[in-house]
Amino acid sequence: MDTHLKNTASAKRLGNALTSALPAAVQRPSYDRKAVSPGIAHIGLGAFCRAHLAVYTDDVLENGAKDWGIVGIDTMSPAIRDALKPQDCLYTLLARNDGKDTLRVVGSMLDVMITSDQRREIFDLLVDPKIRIVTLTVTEKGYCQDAATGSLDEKHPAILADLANPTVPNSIPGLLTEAIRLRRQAGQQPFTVLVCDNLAQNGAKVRDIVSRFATLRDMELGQFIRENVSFPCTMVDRITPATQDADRATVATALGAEDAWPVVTEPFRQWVIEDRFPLGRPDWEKVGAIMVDDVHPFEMMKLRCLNGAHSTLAYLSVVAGIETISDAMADPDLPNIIRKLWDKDLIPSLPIVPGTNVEDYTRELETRFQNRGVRHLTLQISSDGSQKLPPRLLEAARELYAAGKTPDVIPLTVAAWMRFLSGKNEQGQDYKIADPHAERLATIAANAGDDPRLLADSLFAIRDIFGDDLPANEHFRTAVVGHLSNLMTQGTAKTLKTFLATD
Ligand code: CS2
Repeated sequence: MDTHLKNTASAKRLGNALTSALPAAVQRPSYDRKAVSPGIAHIGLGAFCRAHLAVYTDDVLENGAKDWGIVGIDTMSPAIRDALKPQDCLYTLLARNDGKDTLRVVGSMLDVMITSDQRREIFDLLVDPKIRIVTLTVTEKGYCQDAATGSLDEKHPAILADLANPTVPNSIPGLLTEAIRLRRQAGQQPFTVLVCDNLAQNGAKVRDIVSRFATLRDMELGQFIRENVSFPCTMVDRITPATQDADRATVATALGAEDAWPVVTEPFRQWVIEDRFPLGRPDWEKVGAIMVDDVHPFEMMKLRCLNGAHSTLAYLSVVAGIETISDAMADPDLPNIIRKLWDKDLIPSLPIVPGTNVEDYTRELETRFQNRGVRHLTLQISSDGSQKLPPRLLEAARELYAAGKTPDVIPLTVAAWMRFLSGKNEQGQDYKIADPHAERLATIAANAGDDPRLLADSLFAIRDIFGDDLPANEHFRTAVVGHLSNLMTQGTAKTLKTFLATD
């Protein structure tokens, strides 16, 4: 049964047969989907990829390409397959901008497969020479990395399981390694691996992770991957919250038909890609993507300024009981906190970003964050802090110290994350902490009670978040403990006011 459909069973359902009957304002594929063959296998079917790379690719298909359709693969649950297959893998993208909505039915996803019961079919697909690119959006934790160093976490349970049973992998490094091995065995050139997650140097990092996993499995295979598989780096950007039931209802009304899993997003989108695709690629640059030799400056700007500000707003807001990013931007102090974060800590940490004024970029971020049409929950962004803080903010703090400067707001964000781990906001309401280390973090928070120093010390001891250097840095440690103590005793509002008043 399809649990995502809330309205009557007799309602019309989105699908190929219905596209011509959709209201005129709804954009839909004008190309013949049946004439399109797959060229991309995409792993990780959260909302983001369906608002981003699938849309760029839909635009390429609109321009006449025929061999760059996408087959989606999900490793988590059959829910997305159950939602999309009955509607011919079509879905609606609702782009919202403070009351101005545009709707588009996206046609680039041709099929959806799930690893739990279609492993064989998935490997057949990945070996097929038609598939020339494997794209990924599996979130930071999906790569089984040690977050502080970005290298493979060799003790990760999923990695140990896949090393013990490498032909039936469940982890992303295990899956990619086995697919590349099978492809090589079949005499096919390796596909390009395009990582579309928010990691610093995402392609290079995932190449190191996958080739390390492969080396542990078979030295020669590891070397083959390192030398022969292209992992271009990318910067991806589009704010895309998880779909809510209210969004399904809005879309159903606008379409006059049910869509079990639409995606809501902002109008803005950006994609910067290193142009290293040995087996070719769609003409993404003709539909707005920027192809470059070096993504690094763009990626640092986005990861730090957008995602770092998001995390800062998220931890402070969850603790303060503020539900969405646009509500946080209406707070008297939070916008000034991220302005200070950008001006004092992040902009000075960035290299020159070609063709971009970073100051203007942060002004645009303020407008994007204020968009009330996109209900981006602060609790959603607060997830996986152990994975997100290192690339978004801790790396910048390290660089500032190395340059003889001191971070100003980053220690406050870290303190807010530590306070957040209590699982209770300032109104006394409980919330859930989603993190691969959730259990360990909750135990530490419970044991530390209301002792800020003990809490900070116990969390600083987690090396795969903080490394060895930051906990040993007296300035960093003292600043974090000071903010944490204020947050715990005075609350967020007073802490922020005092912090902003002292310059
Ligand atoms: C957010 C990102 O959830 C989060 O951690 O910071 O998903 C953010 O919305 C995207 O990276 C925007 O491109």
